[in-house]
Amino acid sequence: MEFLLVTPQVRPGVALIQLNRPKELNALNGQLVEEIRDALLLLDNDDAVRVVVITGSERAFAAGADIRQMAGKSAIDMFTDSRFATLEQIRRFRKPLIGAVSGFALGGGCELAMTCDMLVASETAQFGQPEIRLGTMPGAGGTQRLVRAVGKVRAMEMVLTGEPISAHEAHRLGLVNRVVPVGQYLEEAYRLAASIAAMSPVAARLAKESVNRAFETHLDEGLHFERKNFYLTFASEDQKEGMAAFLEKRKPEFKGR
Ligand code: CO8
Repeated sequence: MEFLLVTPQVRPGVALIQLNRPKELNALNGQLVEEIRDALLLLDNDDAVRVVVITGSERAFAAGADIRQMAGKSAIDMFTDSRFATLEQIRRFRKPLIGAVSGFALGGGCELAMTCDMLVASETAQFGQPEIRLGTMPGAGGTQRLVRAVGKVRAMEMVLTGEPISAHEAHRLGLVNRVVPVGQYLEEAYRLAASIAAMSPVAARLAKESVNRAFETHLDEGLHFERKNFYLTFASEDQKEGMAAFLEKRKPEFKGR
């Protein structure tokens, strides 16, 4: 992979994907987005990997879609741009995905961060949808996910002014799980990932699916979906092991079966 570094086991059961296009602040060109999709597909099918952390550099998680690549495009070029379908495949990653964000998370970079299930931010992180300053608007979920994450009026302000918000404000608004000093954001993301990797991967996958469903459906259907997944965990060895371990006062050993 040209623009990605992938480390399968940064902690037991935890893989790391690092965007590596530093000169362009990890601007998301078509190839980089495809490489992220390909890496996630491999990791999704690797039983030794239970949780994935995705990060950029200290200076930039990702400064948006590649403006150089987009500038002269027509509406139909954008309509047929495969990046949107590729992002859709990224969204369908089945295991817990944790974003470790430092520096710029702007435009498509902010949208990629919001595709993650949880976010750990460094104090230097900033989140924004500056597309309006380029005469366009968010196109990869920004107007939808931001509203759900921070509420309508803050989302509206970010999208209409292009002004980014700081890591602390993002935390206050519920966009990120935690903010730590810049020297610690990766370590903190690994710690969070490792704690989830110790759980049953079957239960984690079903739980992730169910939480995501809350965004996509009304309450009645969401509750029904959750209940079905809850029943399904009782078909797993992990559920038997987890409950037996509790009753026997020992640590469970989850096998993902
Ligand atoms: N695309 C291409 N190149 C970029 C981008 C970008 N988004 N961001 C930064 N770069 C390049 C710069 O051109 C510069 O290259 P060079 O050294 O060759 O001139 C290099 O990265 C370093 O950038 P700066 O010199 O500008 O660094 P500063 O520290 O002065 O500023 C900023 C950093 C504030 C991040 C600034 O670079 C900036 O404003 N970047 C653009 C941010 C932006 O507008 N992002 C939104 C893009 S549009 C978008 O994301 C729409 C998404 C639609 C769907 C996406 C599908 C994947």
